[in-house]
Formats: sequence, structure tokens, C-alpha cells
Amino acid sequence: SELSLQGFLAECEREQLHLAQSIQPFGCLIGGQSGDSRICFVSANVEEWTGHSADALLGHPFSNFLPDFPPKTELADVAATPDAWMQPTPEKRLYPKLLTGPSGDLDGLLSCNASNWLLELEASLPPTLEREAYRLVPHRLYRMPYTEHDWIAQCQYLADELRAVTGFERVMIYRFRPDGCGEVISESLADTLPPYLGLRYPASDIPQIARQLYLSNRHRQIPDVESTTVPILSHQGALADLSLADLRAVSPVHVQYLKNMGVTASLSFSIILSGQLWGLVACYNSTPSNLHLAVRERCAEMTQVFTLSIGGYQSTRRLLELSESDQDVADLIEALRLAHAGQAFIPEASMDRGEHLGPTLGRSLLSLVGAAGATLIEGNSIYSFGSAPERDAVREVYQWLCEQHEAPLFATDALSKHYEPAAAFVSRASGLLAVRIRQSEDSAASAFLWWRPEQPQCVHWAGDPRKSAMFDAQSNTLSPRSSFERWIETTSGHAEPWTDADLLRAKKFRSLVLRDLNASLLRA
Ligand code: BLA
Repeated sequence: SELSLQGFLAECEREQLHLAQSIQPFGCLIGGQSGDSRICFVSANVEEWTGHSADALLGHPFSNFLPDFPPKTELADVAATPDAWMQPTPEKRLYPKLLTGPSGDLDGLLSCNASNWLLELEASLPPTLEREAYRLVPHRLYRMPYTEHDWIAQCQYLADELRAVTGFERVMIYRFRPDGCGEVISESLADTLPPYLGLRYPASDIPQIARQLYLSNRHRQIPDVESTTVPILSHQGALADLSLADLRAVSPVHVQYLKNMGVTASLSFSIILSGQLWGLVACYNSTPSNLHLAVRERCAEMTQVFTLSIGGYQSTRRLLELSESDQDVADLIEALRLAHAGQAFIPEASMDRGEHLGPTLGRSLLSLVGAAGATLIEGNSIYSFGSAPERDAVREVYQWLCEQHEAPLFATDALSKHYEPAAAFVSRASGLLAVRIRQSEDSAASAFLWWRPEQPQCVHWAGDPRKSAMFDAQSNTLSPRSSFERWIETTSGHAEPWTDADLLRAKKFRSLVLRDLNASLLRA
């Protein structure tokens, strides 16, 4: 039922992922309090990886375990004691082949935060794979996309390239939208798999706490959802904070989600732009897959280079948008002038569709802010273009606007949340952007209203996701397909939100119309 779903989702947001007190078994962990090099937690598998028993480590100085740490080559930048070395530092440090355990060389990953330091150990890359792992990031990733076509190609290139390097079956670029929900904007996948490209998902599929963790970690690996987690043994009850741990055990809910997707291994890379989590690259495989730390690091490097092109593309788009918006506003003003000159403003009784005002006017109106419908109100006349509510409904919306909203600009992606009667035309016009030009008692009021339809109609999907028979009803609550349906539910009554650029265009347009009006008033 709806209530239990809400309760379940709230539960997800409360799960303290970083305090899991267990790890995945693809390595082992040793840790202690920040600034204190005594060991106060180890994972229960520490002996099989290092040859040192938990008892021999817990409560003892770190130097008993690794006398040569910190490495001599790094002594210059920090005071020479291990205690100083284990102070909180913002980064993680990778030490290839830090030591040799019973089954071979181990890479070390040292991380510190305010509460504790952690040293994680994983199998080192075999020499035969080194060449591949340390290959340079391909030149093409440094290209700056200028056009939308280049941008799409760049995303595809990253997805294809990461799929080739990781050998995974599906690689998706998953982008967070302003309201926190996510959209698959690019995808590289094996022929046999159903595409998720273009689908959108509710924000709750990736809880806030998980997003926070992706902000401080460049990659996250889950080699096998069937593997058994390893508990962390603690000295005198200390709690390990695993925020920066690569080995952190996975939430049971997410494990279930992955199983429902038919996924056994998952690998994700954070896309961080201006300190914000812009999105994720999510890689999935139906069989277990454990990539070496060096390979994960290289993939993270590729993702980071890609991030530069997002920034570059965004600023190019912004400049282009500025000049295009000037042109579009000018075109619309011109179309309005022509319509007036042709005396096309016939009394409302004769016609309420605006087509007779000339084809350019309708087109210019709609394209100014990317709307599906537009209404022009001049005194008592109402002209609509494209997909807009009925005339009487429009009149009432307009009346409500004049009574309730002082500001000349009003924008919402969910009109019915502000104005209840709008529920009657929610699928046709959930979004409203309104610009009023004059409102004084003696002058004829005029206004421009733009409409956008309810959201799912705008989503480009490959096939109807609701027709997928991939998942049984029992697991349905946690599959990407059922999540997509949940997204449709949570966004019902909402249109694609108006962007800052849309609002800027509307404001520009308003000030130009005002200028023209004032000019003609002066002439009169
Ligand atoms: C993590 N959930 C994730 C991640 C993705 C998704 C991409 C990042 C890590 C990963 O890929 O393994 C969601 N994956 C998706 C979506 C698609 C996809 C939407 O392929 C669509 C194609 N997940 C839920 C609910 C909860 C939840 C209701 O759906 C509530 C607990 C939890 N998701 C959840 C958690 C993580 C996560 C806890 C973090 C996993 C971790 O890093 O330990």
C-alpha cells in the first residue's frame, strides 16, 4: 500500500550506510581512531589476507604490523610519526604493493576522516595487466563538445570506452535533475539487454546518505551481490566509520534492487561538477566481476576528464543560449507587430484559436520558452496556440493570477498545486509560465501564458517500459522498471520544469514589449 511504501522509503533514508560495521570480502581492513596509530578495528578476514591474526593486531600499535609505514618517500610532507600520518586528511592515498600477504602482493588504500583512519588491502594488479591499467586516458576524452551532437557523442564515447575497459555488460550515464530524480542520458550495452536509455527514476532510488558517500569517493565497487559480508571486529567497542572505505558492505535493500535487475556486479563512478554530484556512471554485469584498484582508479580518471567537458559544454551552451534568446525574442516581437498590423485581432466572439494571427506568431510564441501551448490575452480577447486549456478555464486562471500574484512573472511546473481547478486540465497543461504586461485599472490588461503538458509525455523512452515482463510481481517494488512507474506517480501533475534560461527569455521579452508599448504611447 501507499503508506507502507512511504514508510519503507523513509526507512531507506535513515539507514546509516557508513556505519555498516562489515565489509565486502574482496579485501581486508585495519583501522583506528584519528591521530592514534593503535589498531582498534580489523575485519574478521584479516589473517587470511595478511597472515596476522586479529588478536595480534587489535589494541596494538600499527608499527607492529607495518614497521615501514609511512613510506620513506613520503616522510618529507608530514611529521615522521605514524600518529601524525593518521590525522584526518581529505584525500585517500593509494600505495601499490604495500606488502605481501599469504596469497601475494597487496595494494594499500589509506583514508582518514574526523573519526578514524582506515587501511584497506586488496590484491595487487598482476604484472601482466599493468600495461593495460596504466594506459593513458584516450585523447578523445579531452575534446570539448560544442554542439548537442558532439555532447551526445562524448557521453556515448565515455560509456563505450568504460564498457571496453571494465568488460561490463551495461554502462549507463545517470544524470541527476534539479529535483533529485535521475535520468539515463547515455548507455552502452550488450545486444541482449533491454535498454534503459531515457528512463527517469525517483530520487529515493539513491538515498541522500548514499549520494553523500559518492561525493567523497570517486568509485564504488560491488563485485558480487551473493558474497557474504565480513564483520569488523572492534577493540573496546569502537565504531568504524566506513564513509571512505572502498570495501564498505552494501545495503541489503540495494542488493535486492540489483538482484531484481539481474545484476551480480556493480561498479559506479561519481561525476562531480562544482562540488555537486552531477551524476553517476553505473556499470552492471550479470556475473561477478572484481576489478583491481588500479583499473578502477584509471576508470575514475577517465570519468574525471569527461567531467571537464561537461563544464566546457555548459558554458558554451550558456553563451549560445544568450544570443539565441535575443534572436528568438526579436522574432516574436516582430511576429506580434505583423499580427497587429494585419488587424488580425478580431473580436473574441468570432474566433478563439489564434491561428489566423499568422503561422509565425504561434511558432515564435511556443519556441520562445519551449512550450506546448501559448495564450495571448489582450483586453477581453483570448487567443490560444498549440495545446492550451479551454477559453473559460484560461479566463479563470488569468483572473486568479491577477488576484493572487502581484509579480509580473509567475512560473510553476504544477499549477494544480497552487490553483486547484487546474486539476481538470492537468495532462494538457500542468506547467504555466505567465507574463503580464499592464495591469492598471484604466489600461487594457495584456498577458502571455505558456503551457506545458504533464511530464511523462515528454520522456523519450525506448519502448514502453510498463510492458516489460522481466520482473515478477513479488520483486516489482524494487526493480528499475517499477521505479520508473513510481517516478511517473511521484511526478504526476508536474510538467517539465521551466529552466532559468526560459525565465530569462520571458523577462527579456516582457521588457521589450514594455519598451514598444511605451514608445507607441509616446507617439500617440
Ligand atoms: C545505490 N541506486 C544506487 C546506485 C544506483 C541506483 C545507480 C549507485 C550504485 C550502483 O549502481 O550500484 C539506482 N540503478 C539505479 C537506477 C537504475 C539503476 C534508478 O540501474 C535505473 C536504470 N534503492 C532503492 C530504494 C532504496 C535504495 C527504495 O530503490 C532504499 C533503501 C537504496 N541505492 C540504495 C542504496 C544505495 C543505492 C542504499 C547505495 C549502495 C551503496 O553504495 O552501498
